[in-house]
Amino acid sequence: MTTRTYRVSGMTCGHCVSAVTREVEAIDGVQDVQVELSTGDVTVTSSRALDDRAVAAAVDEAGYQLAS
Ligand SMILES: [Cu+2]
Repeated sequence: MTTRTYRVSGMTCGHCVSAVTREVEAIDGVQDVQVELSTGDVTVTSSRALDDRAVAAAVDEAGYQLAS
């Protein structure tokens, strides 16, 4: 298991949290997604290391962006 925390900008409410959670959960190998709305931290637990580009694409699909 691998856990990594990403910072996502632009989330403002529970709807944003569920949109990001849903998209990131759909990435192959992802086991768990925890979003902290106040900070934008998205902690992803996966069975193997994720391609950061896949995470960025999922966040983008949800309508938000990874903070650089
Ligand atoms: Cu929202």
